[in-house]
Amino acid sequence: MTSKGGGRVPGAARHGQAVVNVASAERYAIDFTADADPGVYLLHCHDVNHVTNGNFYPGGMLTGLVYESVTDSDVFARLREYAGYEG
Ligand SMILES: [Cu+2]
Repeated sequence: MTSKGGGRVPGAARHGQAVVNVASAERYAIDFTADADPGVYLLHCHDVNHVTNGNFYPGGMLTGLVYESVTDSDVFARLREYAGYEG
């Protein structure tokens, strides 16, 4: 992470990690290199109740990192439909 609570994390204190625990009212900034296989990658809370809206998945604290090269794929179209996007 590069910042925590608005304060910059010094370079020497940064380290690679796959999961960042974020408590209520906390905020973090992260940097990452998007060099994986092109696709759709979800960024989400690991508390199941937090990735729903009114008990319906997906929702809440869930977002996606989408490589531009897959935005015209069938998989991405189905994902958008599943998530309730139109058009
Ligand atoms: Cu959560």
